[in-house]
Amino acid sequence: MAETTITAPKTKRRVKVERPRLHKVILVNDDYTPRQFVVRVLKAEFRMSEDQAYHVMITAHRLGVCVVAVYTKDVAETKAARATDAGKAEGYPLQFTTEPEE
Ligand code: TYC
Repeated sequence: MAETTITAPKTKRRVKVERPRLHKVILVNDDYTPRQFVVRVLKAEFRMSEDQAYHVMITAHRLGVCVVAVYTKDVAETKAARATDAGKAEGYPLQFTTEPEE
Protein backbone atom coordinates (compact mmCIF):
# COMPACT_ATOMS: atom_id res chain seq x y z
CA MET A 1 0.00 0.00 0.00
CA ALA A 2 1.31 3.45 -0.90
CA GLU A 3 2.30 5.62 2.01
CA THR A 4 1.88 9.33 2.12
CA THR A 5 4.43 11.34 3.98
CA ILE A 6 3.15 14.59 5.23
CA THR A 7 5.76 17.26 5.62
CA ALA A 8 5.38 20.67 7.11
CA PRO A 9 5.28 23.46 4.54
CA LYS A 10 8.68 24.92 3.99
CA THR A 11 9.13 28.32 5.44
CA LYS A 12 11.11 30.53 3.11
CA ARG A 13 13.60 32.63 4.95
CA ARG A 14 15.23 35.24 2.87
CA VAL A 15 18.33 36.41 4.63
CA LYS A 16 19.58 39.61 3.13
CA VAL A 17 23.28 39.26 2.41
CA GLU A 18 25.15 42.44 1.69
CA ARG A 19 27.97 42.44 -0.77
CA PRO A 20 31.22 43.26 1.05
CA ARG A 21 32.22 46.85 0.41
CA LEU A 22 35.18 47.35 -1.87
CA HIS A 23 38.09 49.53 -0.85
CA LYS A 24 39.92 52.03 -3.01
CA VAL A 25 43.70 52.20 -3.15
CA ILE A 26 44.69 55.86 -3.48
CA LEU A 27 48.03 57.20 -4.68
CA VAL A 28 49.10 60.39 -2.89
CA ASN A 29 51.39 62.95 -4.53
CA ASP A 30 54.61 64.17 -2.92
CA ASP A 31 57.47 66.43 -4.02
CA TYR A 32 60.30 63.90 -3.78
CA THR A 33 59.50 60.54 -5.37
CA PRO A 34 60.69 60.45 -9.00
CA ARG A 35 57.89 60.06 -11.55
CA GLN A 36 59.55 57.05 -13.16
CA PHE A 37 59.74 55.30 -9.79
CA VAL A 38 56.01 55.84 -9.17
CA VAL A 39 55.29 54.38 -12.61
CA ARG A 40 57.49 51.36 -11.88
CA VAL A 41 55.71 50.65 -8.57
CA LEU A 42 52.27 50.99 -10.19
CA LYS A 43 53.26 48.52 -12.91
CA ALA A 44 54.76 46.01 -10.48
CA GLU A 45 52.18 46.09 -7.69
CA PHE A 46 48.99 46.83 -9.63
CA ARG A 47 49.82 45.08 -12.93
CA MET A 48 49.33 48.21 -14.99
CA SER A 49 50.69 48.89 -18.45
CA GLU A 50 53.20 51.72 -18.91
CA ASP A 51 50.42 53.95 -20.28
CA GLN A 52 47.96 53.20 -17.46
CA ALA A 53 50.65 53.70 -14.82
CA TYR A 54 51.81 56.99 -16.35
CA HIS A 55 48.23 58.26 -16.49
CA VAL A 56 47.59 57.43 -12.81
CA MET A 57 50.94 58.92 -11.74
CA ILE A 58 50.44 62.18 -13.64
CA THR A 59 46.86 62.51 -12.33
CA ALA A 60 48.09 62.22 -8.72
CA HIS A 61 50.92 64.63 -9.56
CA ARG A 62 48.46 67.24 -10.88
CA LEU A 63 45.49 66.77 -8.57
CA GLY A 64 47.16 65.51 -5.38
CA VAL A 65 45.58 62.05 -5.35
CA CYS A 66 44.38 59.41 -7.80
CA VAL A 67 42.38 56.21 -7.29
CA VAL A 68 44.56 53.34 -8.43
CA ALA A 69 42.11 50.40 -8.18
CA VAL A 70 39.42 48.83 -5.97
CA TYR A 71 39.71 45.51 -4.14
CA THR A 72 38.31 43.72 -1.13
CA LYS A 73 39.52 45.33 2.13
CA ASP A 74 42.30 42.81 2.74
CA VAL A 75 43.75 42.95 -0.76
CA ALA A 76 43.56 46.77 -0.89
CA GLU A 77 45.38 47.14 2.44
CA THR A 78 48.05 44.58 1.52
CA LYS A 79 48.75 46.15 -1.87
CA ALA A 80 48.82 49.70 -0.46
CA ALA A 81 51.27 48.60 2.26
CA ARG A 82 53.52 46.77 -0.22
CA ALA A 83 53.58 49.71 -2.63
CA THR A 84 54.29 52.19 0.19
CA ASP A 85 57.09 49.91 1.47
CA ALA A 86 58.63 49.78 -2.02
CA GLY A 87 59.06 53.57 -1.84
CA LYS A 88 60.30 53.47 1.74
CA ALA A 89 62.94 50.88 0.78
CA GLU A 90 64.39 53.47 -1.63
CA GLY A 91 64.09 56.34 0.86
CA TYR A 92 61.04 57.92 -0.81
CA PRO A 93 57.96 59.27 1.02
CA LEU A 94 55.60 57.66 -1.53
CA GLN A 95 52.20 56.96 0.03
CA PHE A 96 49.34 54.67 -0.93
CA THR A 97 46.28 54.82 1.30
CA THR A 98 42.93 52.96 1.30
CA GLU A 99 39.35 53.96 1.94
CA PRO A 100 36.01 52.15 1.62
CA GLU A 101 33.88 52.85 -1.43
CA GLU A 102 30.53 54.54 -0.76
N1 TYC B 1 55.43 64.86 -7.75
C1 TYC B 1 56.52 63.93 -8.02
C2 TYC B 1 57.62 64.65 -8.79
O1 TYC B 1 57.39 65.70 -9.35
C3 TYC B 1 56.05 62.70 -8.81
C4 TYC B 1 54.97 61.97 -8.10
C5 TYC B 1 53.75 61.72 -8.75
C6 TYC B 1 55.14 61.52 -6.80
C7 TYC B 1 52.73 61.05 -8.10
C8 TYC B 1 54.12 60.84 -6.13
O2 TYC B 1 51.93 59.95 -6.16
C9 TYC B 1 52.92 60.61 -6.79
N2 TYC B 1 58.80 64.06 -8.84
